[in-house]
Amino acid sequence: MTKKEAHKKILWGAASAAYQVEGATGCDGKGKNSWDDYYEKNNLGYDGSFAVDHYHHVEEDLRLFHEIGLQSYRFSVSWSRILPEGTGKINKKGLEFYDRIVDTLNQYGIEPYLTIYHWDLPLPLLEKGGWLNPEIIQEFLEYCKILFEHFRGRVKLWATINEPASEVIEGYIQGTHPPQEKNYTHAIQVSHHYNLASAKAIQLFREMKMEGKIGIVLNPMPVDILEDTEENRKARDIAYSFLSDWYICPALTGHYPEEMLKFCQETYHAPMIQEDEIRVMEENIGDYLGVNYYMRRVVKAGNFASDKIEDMFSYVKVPGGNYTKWGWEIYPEGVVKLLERIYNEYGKTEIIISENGIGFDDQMNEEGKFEDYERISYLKDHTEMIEQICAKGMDITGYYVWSAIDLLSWTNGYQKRYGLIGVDFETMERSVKKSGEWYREFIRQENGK
Ligand code: GCO
Repeated sequence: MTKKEAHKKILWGAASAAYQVEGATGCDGKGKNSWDDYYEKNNLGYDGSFAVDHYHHVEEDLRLFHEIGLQSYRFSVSWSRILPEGTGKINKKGLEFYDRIVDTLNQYGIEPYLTIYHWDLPLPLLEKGGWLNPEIIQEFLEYCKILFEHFRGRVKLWATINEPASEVIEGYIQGTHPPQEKNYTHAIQVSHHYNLASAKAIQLFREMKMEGKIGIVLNPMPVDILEDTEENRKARDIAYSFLSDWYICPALTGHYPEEMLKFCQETYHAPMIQEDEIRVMEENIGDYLGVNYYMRRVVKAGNFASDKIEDMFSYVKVPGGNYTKWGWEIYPEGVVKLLERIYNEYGKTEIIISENGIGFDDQMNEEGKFEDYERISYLKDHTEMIEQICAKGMDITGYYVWSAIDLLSWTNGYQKRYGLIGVDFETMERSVKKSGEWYREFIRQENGK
């Protein structure tokens, strides 16, 4: 296959997540979830009750996605819209909302890519222990089964769980996402429940003979050091294992990386793994691996004697490095390094770049237009890397810009914009940004249309 042909196999799309776009939190029978609760408890000055009101602008938004030429749209379903109590009674109105999305996308010829779980957990489930309570796995499967049955044949691209690492680290170690804990034992146990739940969802997908592909979406990061010393190398290896390989390894083999597993079990007595769970994970590897790529990490040695993994390394700012206002390094080469490492360690595997994009505070000009040239240059540089990856023979089948439309950043509110489509947060008016126009042209060229 030539480089061009390999590149053509890619579906060029864009992504979002239910809670970050939909709003309409109390509408049409939707139940409360973990994030509603989080914003009620933490007075951040924003919450998800409006987001960008996609719930009430869905036709317009999908039309705009068509207008900018997306070949695929990745979105997530809100569990508490479908099952307001988390389990049990189905809310038909919730399913109808996603019917509109799926059917309209199919009419436009835009491939729907459905993420089952993107962080918003029904509150009744959180109240009984959330992802720490092993019962969550059965509850998650009940929810998956409803979606599989309902969207059979209409949705062919599925993601089980989005970025478990973010939820584990921010939710259970740093305390910045719900349920705001700082507890390594819980964190590591929760990471196992996520991995197991994903594997069991994949198993169910296959048992139900669903048409299409399913996999987990991770946010692995390559990790570098500036000064090559033994201590720094050790810190780098710990950081990579903790941030990235702890999730990649089970997704691709069903096992945990050995050293990290040993350390966690000795230090945190977690994860507790029941007999048979590893076999289920081994037997249910996804059809592809979803990779959300935003940045690399650069670290130096920390305190190796600490019992907290995050103390063993510390983050370093690269002199002369290119950073966003939120301190995220712009480093396109990182995606090549990361995927090469995954290929070297685990062999050939199908990859979907399920998110890639840049958050910054782009401003509307006087005509209400977003001239986001920085985003265009970010996307140019990263899609160029995707070309390089394909040329190296790696199997990339999708690339999704984060995000399709401006949305609510979980902990940066409305300050940080990501969209190809801009939203005036006062009026909720939409407009295609310069980057949206650029992407349309890029996709057209890629496909020789
Ligand atoms: C933010 C985050 C998100 C994530 C996404 C992960 O600012 O809220 O960057 O937008 O990228 O939810 O899947």
